[in-house]
Amino acid sequence: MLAAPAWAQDAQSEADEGRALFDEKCVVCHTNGGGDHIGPDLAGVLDRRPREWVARFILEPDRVIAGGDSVALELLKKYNGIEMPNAGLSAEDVEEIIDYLAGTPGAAAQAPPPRAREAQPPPEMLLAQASILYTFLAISVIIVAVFTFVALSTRGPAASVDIARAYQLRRVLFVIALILVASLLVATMPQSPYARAGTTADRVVYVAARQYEFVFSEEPIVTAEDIARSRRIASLELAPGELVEFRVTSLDVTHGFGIYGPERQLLAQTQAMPGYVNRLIVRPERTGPYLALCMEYCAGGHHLMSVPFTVESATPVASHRPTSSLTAN
Ligand code: HEC
Ligand SMILES: [Cu+2]
Repeated sequence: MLAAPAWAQDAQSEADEGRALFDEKCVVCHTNGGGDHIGPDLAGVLDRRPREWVARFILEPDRVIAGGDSVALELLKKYNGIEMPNAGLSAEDVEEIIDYLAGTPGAAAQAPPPRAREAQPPPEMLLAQASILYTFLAISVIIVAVFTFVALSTRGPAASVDIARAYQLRRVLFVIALILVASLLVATMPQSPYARAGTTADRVVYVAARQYEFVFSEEPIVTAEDIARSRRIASLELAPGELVEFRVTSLDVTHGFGIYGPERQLLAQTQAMPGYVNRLIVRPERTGPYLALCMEYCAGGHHLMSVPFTVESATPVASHRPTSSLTAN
C-alpha cells in the first residue's frame, strides 16, 4: 500500500467507501455475488443495465418507480412488490457504490449470504403472561358451561319466572363486576411501565422509522438526507436501569416502534408518525439483547423492520456518558 501511487490509493479508497456504504445501507436486501435476497443480486448489474440507469435508480428508486419506468416496474413485480426505499444518498455516494459494484464482480461470492439470523427457540412465557392465559381459559370454560346449562335447562317454556328477582340479581352482579374492575385498575396502574409526565430522562435517543428500518441517532432526523449527516448510532447500547427517552418519528408512512426485551416480550411501544415526534420513556432493567420491531403493517417489507440493540451492565449508569463511547457515523 505504501508504494502505491496516489491515484491508485484514491481509487482504492473510493471503492472502500462504496463498500462501507453498501454494507451499511444495502446488505439488508442485496448481496454482491451471494445470490438474490429481498432484492436482486447486484453482482454484474452493470452488465445488464446502463450505468446511468443504475445510478438514477440507486439515487431515487421511489421516483423512478413512480415515474413508471418499465424496467423498474418489472423488477418490482418480480420482487413481490417490495419497493426499494430511497436511502437519501448523495450523487457521490452513489458513484462510490457503483465503483465498488463495478470493481469487484462477485467479490462477495465466497461470503455467506448476509443476515442469516440464527433460529431462536420460541420464547418462554413469563409467569404473569402464563397466569393471564390460564385465568382466561378457566373463565372461558365456566362461560361455556353456564351457557350449555342454560340452553339445556330451558328447552321447554318455564312455568313461572320471577322477573323482579332476576333483575335484582343482575344489578348485584353488575355492581360486583364494577368494583372488581375498578380495584384491579387502581391496584395495577402504578406498575404500568410508562414514565410520569414531566420526567427527565438520563438519555435521549432519536429514532427515525422508514421503510424498512429504524435509525438511531444522537440528534433529530427530519429528512432522509439528515441520516447521512447526523451522528447515527450504529449499534445502540443502553445501561440497565437508565431512564431512556426515545423520540420517535417517521420519514415516510406510519410505523409502530415496539421494544422487545431479552425474553422477547413486548415492553413498550409507540407510533412512529411522519410529521410528529412521540416520546417513549422506558427504563430497561434486564441486560441482554433487545429488539425494536415495527408494530404496524407498513408495506411489503414490514417484516424487515427489526433492529437489535443491547442493554449492557458494562456501561456505567451515568447520565453523562461521553459520546465517544458510542459508535457514531
Ligand atoms: C429494503 C430493501 C432494499 C434496500 C435497503 C435496498 N434495495 Fe435495491 N432493490 C430492492 C428491491 C426489492 C429491488 C427490485 C426493484 C424493486 O422492487 O423496487 C431493488 C433493486 C435494485 C437495483 C436494480 C437491480 C437490477 O437488477 O436492475 C439496484 C441497482 C439496487 N437495488 C441497488 C441498491 C443499493 C446500491 C442499495 C443501497 C444503497 C439498495 N439497493 C438498497 C430492495 C432494496
Ligand atoms: Cu411496519
